[in-house]
Amino acid sequence: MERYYQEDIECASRDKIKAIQDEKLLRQVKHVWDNVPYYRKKMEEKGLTPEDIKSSDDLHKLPFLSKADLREAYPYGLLGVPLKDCVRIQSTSGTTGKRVVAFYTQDDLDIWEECCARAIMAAGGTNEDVCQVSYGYGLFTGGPGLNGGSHKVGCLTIPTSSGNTDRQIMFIMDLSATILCCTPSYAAFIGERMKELGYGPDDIPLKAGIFGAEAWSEEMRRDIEKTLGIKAYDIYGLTELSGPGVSFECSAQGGMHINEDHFIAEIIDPDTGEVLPEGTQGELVFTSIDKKAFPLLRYRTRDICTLTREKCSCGRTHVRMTKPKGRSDDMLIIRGVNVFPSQIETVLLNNGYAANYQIIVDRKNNTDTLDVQVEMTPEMFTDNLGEVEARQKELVDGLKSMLGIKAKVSLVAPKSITRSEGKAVRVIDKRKI
Ligand code: DLL
Repeated sequence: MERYYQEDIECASRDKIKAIQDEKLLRQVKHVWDNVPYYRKKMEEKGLTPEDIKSSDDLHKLPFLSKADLREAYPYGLLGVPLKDCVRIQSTSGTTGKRVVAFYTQDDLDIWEECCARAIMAAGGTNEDVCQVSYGYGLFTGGPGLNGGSHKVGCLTIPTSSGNTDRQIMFIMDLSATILCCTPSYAAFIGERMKELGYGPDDIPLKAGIFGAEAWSEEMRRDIEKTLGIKAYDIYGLTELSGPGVSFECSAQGGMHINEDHFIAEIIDPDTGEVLPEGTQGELVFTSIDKKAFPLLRYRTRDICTLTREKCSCGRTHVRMTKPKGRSDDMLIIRGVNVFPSQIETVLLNNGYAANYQIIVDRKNNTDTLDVQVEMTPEMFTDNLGEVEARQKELVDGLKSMLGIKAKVSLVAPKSITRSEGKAVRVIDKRKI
């Protein structure tokens, strides 16, 4: 049986959703015009006033915001309310430049937590469940977001945060956790450790996992589902828009429903900025129509995916996005060819490896090099050189047919690649260092 947190809105007719978006967008444009001089100036530069936006059909007229704007306006330049009305900040890790600092009013937090509650119920959660939140707590949005959602559903919440894997497993087993929330790479690590400790899928009380914050392949999903004996649901979001729960998967596992009563999604051509028709792959752009403290209009996420409004078997009517392949800024250009780490992951997992790998890109004699280091599983591990070489060749061929370019593959011993407790670091691009 499909469960909903807010059925009336999650399953509303398309007409009703459009009417909500129209009304909220007009209100939000006025709010930003009146309270965010940074964005008002951008509108003025385009010769726009709030009166030019009559419905969501006019959204495309508004200027974009990008990460560069967030940096320029840091820390208070995009704030939509007086600081005294804000009750929280969250922030990104800031690996690529200045941190993003996002602000929240109490209403903004409530809406965010409701979005996470929708995701938990879509994964089958009820107030009978025990939900272990193993995303990091603190400035990262994963822990606080799912924690709030879990409370709203009424689950018994175990706020372990990330790390200390044996303690994670102790709580799962001793308190019979039924839902696990963490990054997919950490879920794989927990699964690996549970296997080592002798727990099979039938011994583990978990029934569902809510995994996101990084790109992961379908193959990795199947691996985690098998090891932990669960159904694994994807969840997406970004700090700039609130955090996890901008979109989430339902029982159909066929794309993530975007909470369209709070966010309007568009797909654009990343080069020209032109809005693309439904079903076309491009860069995802979001307009938050409810957030008051940090109200971003037409924010360019850099995430590449497609949207579909085809009917979903779960009964939800909100538009679905495909798993992002990764950010356009994660995309590697190697000898002129576009390569996403997730494509490499697919080849590895299809050949029986686990998602323990690292991609090293360098430039030697003016030519890009691609070196993929992959851990052998304990079952494959051997010192028979011929066997190792044959396996390496198999992967080189698989990668060649997936990517169209030749990679060097090095098989390494089990456990030699560092495990991740949060977002995994898959790529080392020495060309940029
Ligand atoms: O990662 C929020 C989050 C926490 C989402 C927990 C899901 C679960 P940021 O640290 O700001 O926020 O990173 C946002 O991570 O633009 C995507 O590139 C990537 N991302 C997030 N979820 C997914 C996903 C959180 N399910 C950036 N699949 C986004 C692929 C994802 N990429």
